[in-house]
Amino acid sequence: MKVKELLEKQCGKTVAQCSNEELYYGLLAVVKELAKEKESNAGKKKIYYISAEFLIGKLLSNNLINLGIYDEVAELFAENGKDINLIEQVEPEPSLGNGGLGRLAACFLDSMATLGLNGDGIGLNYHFGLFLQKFEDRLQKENKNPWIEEQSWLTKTDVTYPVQFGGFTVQSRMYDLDVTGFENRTNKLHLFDIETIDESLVGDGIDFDKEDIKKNLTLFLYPDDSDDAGRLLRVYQQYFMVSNGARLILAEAEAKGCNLHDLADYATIQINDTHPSMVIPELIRLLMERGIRMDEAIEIVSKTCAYTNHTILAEALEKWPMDYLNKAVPQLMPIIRELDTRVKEKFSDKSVAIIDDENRVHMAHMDIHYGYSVNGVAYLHTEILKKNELNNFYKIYPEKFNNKTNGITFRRWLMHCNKGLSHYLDDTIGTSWHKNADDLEKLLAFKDDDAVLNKLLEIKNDNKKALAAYLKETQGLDIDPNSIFDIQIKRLHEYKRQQMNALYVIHKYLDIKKGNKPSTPITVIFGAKAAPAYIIAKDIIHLILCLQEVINNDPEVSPYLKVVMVENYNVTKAEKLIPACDISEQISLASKEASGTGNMKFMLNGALTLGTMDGANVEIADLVGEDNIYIFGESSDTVIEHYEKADYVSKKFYEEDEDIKEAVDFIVSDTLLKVGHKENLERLYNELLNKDWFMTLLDYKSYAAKKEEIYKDYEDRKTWAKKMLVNTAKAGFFSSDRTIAEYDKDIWKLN
Ligand code: 26V
Repeated sequence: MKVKELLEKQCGKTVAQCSNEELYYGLLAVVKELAKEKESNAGKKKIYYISAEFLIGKLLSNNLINLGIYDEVAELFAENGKDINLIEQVEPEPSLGNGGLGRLAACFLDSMATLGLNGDGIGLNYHFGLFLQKFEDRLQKENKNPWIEEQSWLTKTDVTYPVQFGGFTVQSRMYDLDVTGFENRTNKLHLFDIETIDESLVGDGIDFDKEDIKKNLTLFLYPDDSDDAGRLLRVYQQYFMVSNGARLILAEAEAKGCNLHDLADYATIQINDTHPSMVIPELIRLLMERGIRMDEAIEIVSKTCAYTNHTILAEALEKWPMDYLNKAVPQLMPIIRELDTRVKEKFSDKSVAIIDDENRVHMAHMDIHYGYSVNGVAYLHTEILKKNELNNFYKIYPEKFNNKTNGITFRRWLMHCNKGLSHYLDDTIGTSWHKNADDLEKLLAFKDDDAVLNKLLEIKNDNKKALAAYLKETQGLDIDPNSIFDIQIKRLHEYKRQQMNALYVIHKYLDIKKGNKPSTPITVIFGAKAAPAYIIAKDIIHLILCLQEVINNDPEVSPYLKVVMVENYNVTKAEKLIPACDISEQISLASKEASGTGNMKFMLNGALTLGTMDGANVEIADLVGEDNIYIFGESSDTVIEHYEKADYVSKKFYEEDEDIKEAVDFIVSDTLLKVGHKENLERLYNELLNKDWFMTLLDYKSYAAKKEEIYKDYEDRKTWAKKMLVNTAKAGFFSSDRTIAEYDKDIWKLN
């Protein structure tokens, strides 16, 4: 049956008679039916990607593209006076992740299904995704962010398990989401929930009773980490996720004839950061419950689990106090203690112990000792893990360490979000790049073709107009589509250095005031959420919102410079911002950004990177060559040395440079204090002057110089268009299909 008939049957009326809501819910049901036809359990061994986050974003269009019916549906709607874009708007966005780590997991599921791999995701069914960000009084306010509706992409299954915590038990329930592969099989994302969840614990904000685990366990993604109750809830969540996951894995393996001694032939578990690390002791416990001796249980699990590290930031590496674990999951403690004892018997080096002298359990250490693979997420990151952060482990287990440079799915991050460019590529180089991303290189043959270069500029301009219209509609902002769109969108964190970008905006503002007008107007766009308890991050948002107010309302400056802080930055907004970008800001302090994936999305869509030699920027630079990227700042080696010697003093940079002093002082100037809060602005000013842990002022001058260079280069549109072309053409390496093929070849070995 054609989609039209299926849809009209589902809705009980013709497409023309349906409202947008009816069409959305009708399509949702039809897509579920079509996805079901492609379900497969083929393959003896299965990869289970366990992750506390899957930032899947809206699913309708992605599923339509992957099922190969997007164009058919769009045409059908157009013929009946409907707009598919408006129908997409009906869908609430599931924000089940904080940022890159969760989005990566979603891209990986897409690629696993696209490559036809037997692989499912395992996670939690948070009722409220990452908070909804509102700006009030130029401050971030957090609101709850629901996404589950009566009819949704979730399918309730009959899989339930009793999960035991210290002192009480909860009953779980598994919900499934279809993961449609691009013209391939359908896999599953299994999200576990509790039967006794109580959404009424939450008001409009994001505060709730953190003690009542039976009612709150799966209410929120990453409850606020700032207090003990929140951290303890996170332990409960993590155990709940892995205990369900481990039982599902054992049940599925047994159903295929596994005798559990040979579990590693049936299952491989990728542990996405340390949030699912308790799967190791839990699986050991479950195997022992089924009669396997501890020695062998440890051996089986060690052949089954592989760990991915996503950060070197010490504060992000989980270390759970034993008190927490004793309270929440007492049944795991004897096993964790035994795992630690075995390590201590073998290695006297305290830095590789699982339980430290302060009775904290280092989750990553457990993963490395008792997993068979440890990978970083970009070349530089893996090198830093080997040479620095995890060097003591690397010396013990060199064979476990490997790199898997991150990737992104081109279905969502080009075919869906940038239809103009995607179709033009199809017309120019054919469609083989859909399946084989390296074929984007065919575009290089058109590097000197004026018609192609002009067309790339035209497509970019159309996307900029669309973004300008969207920002007008959603936030009432007026921006000029003919200005340079200079964009930094990512979580707000000091190491990502949005504050450095803001300092340059201040500099530019003051410079224009002095009469130095840029030839082409500049629009600097930010989008970022700050963790609710991360005070300085919120102060940086406040600064940017104050700059937006002052600059955009200054008639002398606003024709040349505008600042935009996009409210509630999420996947849906990223899909609108990325295709419209000219300059991609990837300005983290070298060594701190493990990979970045936004950098890849921008590059693919023809933006030029302004960045440090950090994370995957290093590989982007390698691929496009120095003429097609703008690199500045100190190297990771130098930065690491500064930390080792503790010799970075921000105040020196402030005192010795007029430009820096002028920009930093402006934060507490009368002009800003008129629109902002003294407390926030002064705190940020003092932080930059007296601490500046992520060395903003160290790189500021070279950043400012590169900005001038990139703005100047933008004047020569033809040369710029060539650089755009090279960036798109060379982005094939960053397809998550390539990343997943490498995981399979080196770690999972499914076939
Ligand atoms: C977590 C936390 C937790 C609380 C304290 C502050 C803090 C800071 C950073 C993090 C990051 C956790 C891990 C993570 O999200 N890593 C990101 O993973 C992406 C996918 O591999 C990668 O592209 C990003 O560079 C990396 O930051």
